[in-house]
Amino acid sequence: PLPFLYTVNHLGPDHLRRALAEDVRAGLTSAPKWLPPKWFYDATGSELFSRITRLPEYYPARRETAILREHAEEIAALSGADTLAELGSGTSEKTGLLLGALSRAGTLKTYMPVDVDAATLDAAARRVASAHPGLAVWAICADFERHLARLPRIGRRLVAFLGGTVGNLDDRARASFLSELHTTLSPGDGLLLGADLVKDTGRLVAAYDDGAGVTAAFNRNVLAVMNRELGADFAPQAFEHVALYDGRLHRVEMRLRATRPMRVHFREPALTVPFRAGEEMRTEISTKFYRYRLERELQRAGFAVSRWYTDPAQDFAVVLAFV
Ligand code: AVJ
Repeated sequence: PLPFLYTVNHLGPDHLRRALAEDVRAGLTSAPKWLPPKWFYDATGSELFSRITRLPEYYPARRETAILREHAEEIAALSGADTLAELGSGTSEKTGLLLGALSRAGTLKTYMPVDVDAATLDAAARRVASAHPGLAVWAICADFERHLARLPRIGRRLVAFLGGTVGNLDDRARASFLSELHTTLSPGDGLLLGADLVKDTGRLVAAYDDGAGVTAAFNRNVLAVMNRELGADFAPQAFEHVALYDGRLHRVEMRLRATRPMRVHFREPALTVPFRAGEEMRTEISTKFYRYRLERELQRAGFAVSRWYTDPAQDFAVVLAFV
């Protein structure tokens, strides 16, 4: 029994399946084919991502954790927040550092994880609620690209958007996301944004193509999600994992490459999708940032950048900005 745990679900019972169906209809009938990365994160995908964060090649998670460990107290003091909202909270593994600092600062009252996957969200919310007796935990099941305006407006908020997930949005989606976020926040509210930085291409690609094949399994999991949710008949082993760095758009792309010609059938939406041998479907973009560009994007959305924290190697940045 966790008396301070509340759950708010902004996704109707069939919301995810319908939203996935729309994305499939749009993305798999375009040339080149693509899918938004949010569909990786069912229970299996969230678990695989959590394994990715422990891989030697995947530096972003370790760098971000080190940055937060070093600066959490200052972040807490500057923000003065009583509510920590976390977008795309997943397993809430890094949250403890911020919750600890805010609680030592004496301001913390509420944690509000926001995630599309109800099972992952519920497990994380329960874990945090039992680790922090007295903390009110509002688990918000929602899609942060659609339901930002529905974040409860309580207290002084610090919105954490960590892990570099902001890089999953392309330039346009990121600009509208940031200004929509700015609009829903109140003066004094803060944004804590984790962003991966431009660096040596070899390291960037290795982070998305690890030796143990965990990222490949994570990438292919989206095929299993479509099979289960939309009655599709993808043969996951007929697709190869591809990770590449586009230096012009400064982003990593993950793709799935069909190893033979095939036709994939979907029950719902009723759709047949042909693949040529070698044809690639883009499943994720992960944008890498330069400091001046990201700061400019934040300013254009209306934020005032307060701190730019980075690790000694300047691999990753955590930016604190205020409305
Ligand atoms: C959780 C979105 C930040 O883009 O680096 C990890 C997801 N994809 N390996 C990223 C991911 C492949 C990750 N984010």
